[in-house]
Amino acid sequence: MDTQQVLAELGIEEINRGAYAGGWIETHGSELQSINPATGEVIASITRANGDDYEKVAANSVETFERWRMLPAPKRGEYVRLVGNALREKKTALGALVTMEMGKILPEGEGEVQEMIDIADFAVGLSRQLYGLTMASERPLHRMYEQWHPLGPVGTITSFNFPTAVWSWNSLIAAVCGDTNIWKPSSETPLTAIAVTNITHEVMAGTGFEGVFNLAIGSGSDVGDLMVKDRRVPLVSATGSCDMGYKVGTELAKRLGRAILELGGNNAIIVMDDADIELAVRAATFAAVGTAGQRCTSLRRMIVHKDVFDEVAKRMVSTYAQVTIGDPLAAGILMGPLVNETAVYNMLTALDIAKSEGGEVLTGGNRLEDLGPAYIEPTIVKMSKDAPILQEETFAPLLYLIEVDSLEEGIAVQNGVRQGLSSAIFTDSLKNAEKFLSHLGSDCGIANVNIGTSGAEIGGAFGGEKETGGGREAGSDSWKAYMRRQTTTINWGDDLPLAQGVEFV
Ligand code: UN1
Repeated sequence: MDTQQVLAELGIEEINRGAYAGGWIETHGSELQSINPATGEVIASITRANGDDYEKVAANSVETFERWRMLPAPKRGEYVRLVGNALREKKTALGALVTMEMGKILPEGEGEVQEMIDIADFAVGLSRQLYGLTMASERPLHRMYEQWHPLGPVGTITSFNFPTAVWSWNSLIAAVCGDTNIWKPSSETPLTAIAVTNITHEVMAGTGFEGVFNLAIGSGSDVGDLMVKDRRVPLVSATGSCDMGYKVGTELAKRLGRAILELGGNNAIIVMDDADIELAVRAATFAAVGTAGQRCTSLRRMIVHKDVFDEVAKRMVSTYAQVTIGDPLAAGILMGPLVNETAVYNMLTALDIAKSEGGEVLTGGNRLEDLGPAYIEPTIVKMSKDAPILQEETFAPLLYLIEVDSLEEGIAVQNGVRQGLSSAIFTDSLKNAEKFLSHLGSDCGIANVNIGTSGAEIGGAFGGEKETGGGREAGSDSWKAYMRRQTTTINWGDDLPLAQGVEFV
């Protein structure tokens, strides 16, 4: 499929409206260009939403919510099932657009759409399983139980690196929960957001529920700010940097709004002396180089037991030499460009700091200007465990290799950062694995054994601790964040016994 076919199939025009409020509305913000990082070419333009446009989107979300919540949850699930079917039909085109707009390789672009399909299926099943508990009341002839009610319009702020999947984690689950959605995508990936909204529009058109999936493309300082301060939006789910999370989290706290925050990672793998080294090296390479190191689950730190350090370092360097870099749409390529040139500068800056802190570059470190301005070699730097740069998450294919003496030291190094998203251990020892998974081990939201840090399935709850923000999205019981819990006690007797045995009139 060439660019024009992809754009035509997804309804992308040369200049696109940046807001959807139950239908595409005219927008009045500044112009935004979507640039293909692999070629530097403008793919298409968008007229951003301004504050007035946001207001229309929000008002529509509120109005649609009043009606959407009246549908029984399994009926809402039926609409999400149709969205899943439509995504299946558009998987090739949408996967290609993800690749064109942010630079991840095509199998990963398509994988991202598969992640949306998986979530749609999960949400459909969930639409019949929004269970509440029944408790034993301490009072005779009383029944106590909890039920889950729709919450309202949910604001979803997504990042460039998973421009569509993370939207689906939030809005497809929120939809079966009875909520409507306002999506503020990254300014790096507005076209994928428009394409997804065209897909949901086709499914919802003519049903009266077009306003379940809304969109407002605008800058953080207008649309983002308005949404975060908007009391009609009871929950904002935001994915991005810790800096962004501090702003969104504190603004929400000022109005006591709810937050789901999915922020920086700084993820680590511990490789023990009893590990299957081949497995560890392959997993680490995918985790550090996949998506050009731009997943929030990407591997940043490989913490290796001293007895296998030299062997792991040697094998990592030779595996990196096999990583093919180039056009992310081309077959056989494993790494494309970074999202933009700024990301390349950020990586080079971190690399300079790492070197100044005693880092030794084992492989990589150079820009690949012949391929384009956003290309850089995946890089491994040997660092000592106390280097301050290890505290920073650099959103790029920059991996630090760190030597430790023991499992305990490895765990301490791993946990010794401000973030806490994903972690893994490679070991064939049951004791080591169990210790790593225990409360004495990893302090992260995700802790794996003999699997890398990235590439989580949607069935589990996704999110992390500490400065990662504490939010959980996608599988397990993450749906509860999109609903409000009501605890009910019913007295079906003739007396009025009080709890805690209190006697009154
Ligand atoms: C993200 O980078 O924000 O676990 C999400 C993974 C993917 C999702 C990453 N399933 O790597």
